[in-house]
Formats: sequence, C-alpha cells, structure tokens
Amino acid sequence: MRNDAITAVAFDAYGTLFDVFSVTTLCEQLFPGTGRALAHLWRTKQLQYSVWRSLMERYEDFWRVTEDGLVYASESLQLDLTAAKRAQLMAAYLNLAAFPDVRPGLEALKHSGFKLAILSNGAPKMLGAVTKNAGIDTLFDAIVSADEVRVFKPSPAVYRAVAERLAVQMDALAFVSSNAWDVSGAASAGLTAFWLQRAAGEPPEELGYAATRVVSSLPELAERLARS
Ligand code: LAC
Repeated sequence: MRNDAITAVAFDAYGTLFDVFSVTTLCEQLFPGTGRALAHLWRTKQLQYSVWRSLMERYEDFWRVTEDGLVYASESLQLDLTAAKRAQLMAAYLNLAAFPDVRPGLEALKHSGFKLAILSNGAPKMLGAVTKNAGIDTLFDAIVSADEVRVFKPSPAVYRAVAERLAVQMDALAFVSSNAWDVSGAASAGLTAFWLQRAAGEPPEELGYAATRVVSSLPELAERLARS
C-alpha cells in the first residue's frame, strides 16, 4: 500500500479516541448491578437513534440523541432515572477518558507533519468539552461535527465535510475509526479508511468497503503512515 498521497488524518471520536464505556463506573454507582448493561444499551440506542433519525430526515443533534438513548435504556432496564441522575450521566459524556494510546499516537502523527482532525457525529459542544477535558484539544487542526450537515455518519455528506474543512482532496485524507460501520462508510465515500480494531477478534461489518488497513493502536498507525 502506498500512502504517500495522504496529508491529513481524521479521527472518529466515540470509541476511537474516547472510551464510551468509561461511563460504566458511574452507571454502576448509580444503579448497582446494572451499570454494564446500562452503559451498553445506552451506546446501542444512541447509535440506533442517529441512524433512524438520518433515515427519517428528522435530525436532532447528538446530545439529544445521546440523552434519548439514555432515557430509553433506563426505561428498558426499569431503572429510576431521576433528573439528577440523568444530568450526572450526561455530564459524564463530556468527561470520557481518552484511550492511553491516543496522545502518543496523535503526537507522533503531528510530528510527521500530518494535519489532524476529528470527524464525529458528536455535537460541537460535546466535542469541544470532551477534547478539552481529556487535554488533547490543542492537537487538532479542525474539529468537524456532523451537525454542520445535519445528517449523521455513515452518510457520505459527513465524510466530505472534513475534506472541505481541511481543504484537502478526498484522496489525500485518511480516516480512522474503531467502529467498523464507520470504516465502511468512509471507504464507501472514497476515503482511505483505517480500522483501529480496539476489540481483538471483532469481525468487520458485512457492508462491503473494507478497511485499507487494520491497526491495533494509534502509534502503530503513525508508524505505518510515516514509513510510506
Ligand atoms: C462518532 C461516534 C458515532 O461519530 O462514534 O464519534
């Protein structure tokens, strides 16, 4: 594989840079014995609502979609989600932990001269807060939200938005995600797509448009891109 045309790298946020399951501890504190189930159903519903709203052409931003997912998941698990608990859990979404490989990987890429961006379904205020709270906000040249085009990934319109913002051609842009559906979406839209396989053994989605390359950490990605 030749990567010498790549000048910019865009990253998915949730699950890729930030551990969405870092909310599990708080979920477990608030709902002992059900924390893991709540965290998982919450994420599943958040993603489903983003897809369903895109298909319905009834866009609401990812903060709303995330909160709706939390409400549904709590009701489904028969948990008493008081206003205070709801606010606490939503606030936790602004304080998700960055995975340990994120900072060294981003710094290595930046050192090699790549432009760096986030391309996420997250609403701008969510992305601003989570990157700042994790201390990685200054590493990015751009933070691009699906909110700009009012439809969610994997719509091709979202992937095109980051190329426009960074002023690079689609073939000069690499996209990195741990979400296999997001990798297919980016590849389908014409980007060089890297799958950061955070869960070893996870199969790719049956959507076609495979990853150009699978990596297991961001420093590994940085090394591959710098070597080419
Ligand atoms: C993101 C979610 C969907 O776009 O992972 O960051």
